[in-house]
Amino acid sequence: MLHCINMTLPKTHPRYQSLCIRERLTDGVRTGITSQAGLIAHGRGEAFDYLLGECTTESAMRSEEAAVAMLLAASRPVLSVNGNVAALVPGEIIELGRVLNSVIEINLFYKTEERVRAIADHLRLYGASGVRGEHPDTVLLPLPPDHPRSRVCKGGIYDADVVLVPLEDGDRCQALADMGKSVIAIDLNPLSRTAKAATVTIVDNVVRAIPNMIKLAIRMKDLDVDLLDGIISRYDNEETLRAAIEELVTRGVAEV
Ligand code: PTJ
Repeated sequence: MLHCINMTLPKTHPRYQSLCIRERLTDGVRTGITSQAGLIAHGRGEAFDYLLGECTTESAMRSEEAAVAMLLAASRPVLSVNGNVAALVPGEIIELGRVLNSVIEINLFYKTEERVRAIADHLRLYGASGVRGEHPDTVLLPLPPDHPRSRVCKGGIYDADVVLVPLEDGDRCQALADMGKSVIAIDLNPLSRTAKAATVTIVDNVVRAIPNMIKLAIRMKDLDVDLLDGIISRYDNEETLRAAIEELVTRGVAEV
């Protein structure tokens, strides 16, 4: 549950949580963390979340379990952070990185040095150390090398075997998959190119998905690698996306 920072809104307001999320993002834009396009991306996500009933569905829970199994079984797991993630779940993404023993890399679509620095400082305020992305030193091979969004870090995303990309753009998700990485996307839109290109797609709001993943990671971190592999091999992303669309439609129709 997120709480509002500045807004004097009673917690009993029926849209309290949703308004707090908006406040975090507008505050993120004000402090130079979130891009203006991040607000538009949020609006799209919010519409899907509304149809999903603003809760973690059964299929999302299955994806979250498979994602955690994959990150725990990985040799070089990396969590990618953008301006929306930094504004919404800064402490939680650091905590997930700590439990999973995973590298955190700031990787932006609308990249400017100022925003990367602002996000790195913001994450440090929440206790992060060793965050990558301030000095990206190589490029993702399948993307045009002249575009700033292609720049990533050696020892970070470039060398990762499993990458978590919350709210990612379709091209970059595809580029990571083309490089042979397992890609875990968090995207409320089950029809997006990102959702289709990822190895595991979590159709859930990042404000619920990351805390769920922390709990799962704590519970699963001592599991034998065979058990983790079993969870991963039983998971089918196409089937899970179909279930997510069904949940969305059923719930949306029930509301009419
Ligand atoms: O900070 P930057 O510069 O890296 O930019 C980040 C954004 C998100 C602006 C950028 O990656 C972008 O433009 O993303 P897209 O292509 O608009 O995709 C964002 C996807 O995330 C959409 O499919 C939304 O439905 C979904 N989404 C939005 N808010 C959430 C979400 N998914 C999960 N949780 C959310 N809170």
